[in-house]
Amino acid sequence: MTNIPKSHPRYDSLVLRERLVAGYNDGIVATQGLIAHGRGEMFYYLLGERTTKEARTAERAAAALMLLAKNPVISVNGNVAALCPGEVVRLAEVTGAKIEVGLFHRSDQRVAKIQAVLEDHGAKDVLGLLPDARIDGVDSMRGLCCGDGIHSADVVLIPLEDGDRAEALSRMGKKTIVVDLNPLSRTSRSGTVAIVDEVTKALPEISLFAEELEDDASEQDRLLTNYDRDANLQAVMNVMQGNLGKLG
Ligand code: PTJ
Repeated sequence: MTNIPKSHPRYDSLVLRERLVAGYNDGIVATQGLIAHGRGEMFYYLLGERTTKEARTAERAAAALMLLAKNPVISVNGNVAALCPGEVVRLAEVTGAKIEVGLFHRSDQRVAKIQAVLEDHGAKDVLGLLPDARIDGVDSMRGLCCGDGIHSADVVLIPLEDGDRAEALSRMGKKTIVVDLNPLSRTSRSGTVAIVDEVTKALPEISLFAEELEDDASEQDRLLTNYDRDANLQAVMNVMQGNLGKLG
């Protein structure tokens, strides 16, 4: 890895890039994942590279939704495995969620490598290597899933997607939590809860809120009742617009 000096003004961002490149060299990240990350960086820059209060609102709602779920599942792709495997495992522990690897550019070899990375970080019973079900209406490889996992889940967390699976999962009656730095994406507009935040920041925030809300069912209900996805996304757009105005 390139040695990034801590004094560099964009240290955090460059460290994430290094993780992605290392994940790519290890066969975890798809080539296309590098492009997807660059797209995310651009939106993060417009947000001021910080977690906004709008993101925190969505993260609290996401924590409530996962705690209220009977069978929550966290779906993991190559980028997420390279960027924050430990955070995935912690969130699964805190919320009682299963973990399933679901890839767009799927190969069994890459699924096995991602499973191994998650296991190195303490995950047990990672699903995805032997899919035995399909998500209706998703013709890509990402439509493959496990009957014990995503197919029977009531809530699915899908970080860094394109929108087809989020829409298909909601047609199957499931609730979805999406993490996507692009507030305009089809994914953001089709998630039950849409979090516009960098994934390495979003997952620990959800875990913290889940710990805080664990024993408070009425607060979980209240958060979900009050959460308004479209108003939240509009507020995020306003933040971006404001930052663009400052640059001009
Ligand atoms: O590992 P695979 O084979 O499943 O492939 C994964 C990728 C990411 C290549 C695949 O899902 C893909 O092509 O995704 P898209 O359509 O490029 O969408 C990714 C979305 O995630 C974009 O809207 C990005 O803005 C956003 N994004 C990228 N990096 C981050 C992010 N959002 C949050 N945190 C990030 N670090």
